[in-house]
Amino acid sequence: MKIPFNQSQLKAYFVCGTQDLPAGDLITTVESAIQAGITAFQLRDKGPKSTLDKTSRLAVAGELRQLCQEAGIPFIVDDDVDLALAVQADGIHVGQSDEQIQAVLERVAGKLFVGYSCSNLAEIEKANQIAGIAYYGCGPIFPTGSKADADPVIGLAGLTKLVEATDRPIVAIGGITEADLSDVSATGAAGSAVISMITHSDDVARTVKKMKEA
Ligand code: TZP
Ligand code: MG
Repeated sequence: MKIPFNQSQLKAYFVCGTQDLPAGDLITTVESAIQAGITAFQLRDKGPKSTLDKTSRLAVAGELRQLCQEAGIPFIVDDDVDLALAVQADGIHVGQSDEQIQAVLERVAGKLFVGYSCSNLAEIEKANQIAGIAYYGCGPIFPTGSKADADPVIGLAGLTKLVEATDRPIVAIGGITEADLSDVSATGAAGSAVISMITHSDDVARTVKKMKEA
């Protein structure tokens, strides 16, 4: 059973891959985050620091897909349509430099919902013309150590401008800490997508609770 997109799923959105966990196990980390109440999970496993090859990534994705399904939260795959389709994910997340958004929308129509990264007004205005995008991921809001090729920081003011430029729900990403959650929420963003806030948390239950209360 697929979990249909709902914007409340963007509230406490956890993004992770093996490259984000130099000493940790991805499955265990996602289990703890699910236990703590995350509202969505995105598998973003890529780059030279990933510890998975294609075959093991498929196996891990299948396990994570199952865990999310049991918890009733959407399982979203970053930037890998073949993997997302192979494990029957709920969603696919696409960046500006990934496979063309139009081609992705056509390939996954009726199967996966689509999230799209937009980091400036021009990108969001162009994306607004394209039918079928479920949500936008916008950022980085603050400097981040989790993405080497991140776009320039847009800040809370930049995020506010993007929220005002679209009727689609926006999840904010990049450098967000627990102390920023209420400011992010005040922009009108539907939620925050985070890596290190959860992977570096000393109390994942408290962190996720704060995300959901923001
Ligand atoms: N896209 C824009 S910033 C970012 C991604 C994947 C990294 C977010 O990680 P963190 O640790 O929450 O800053
Ligand atoms: Mg990407």
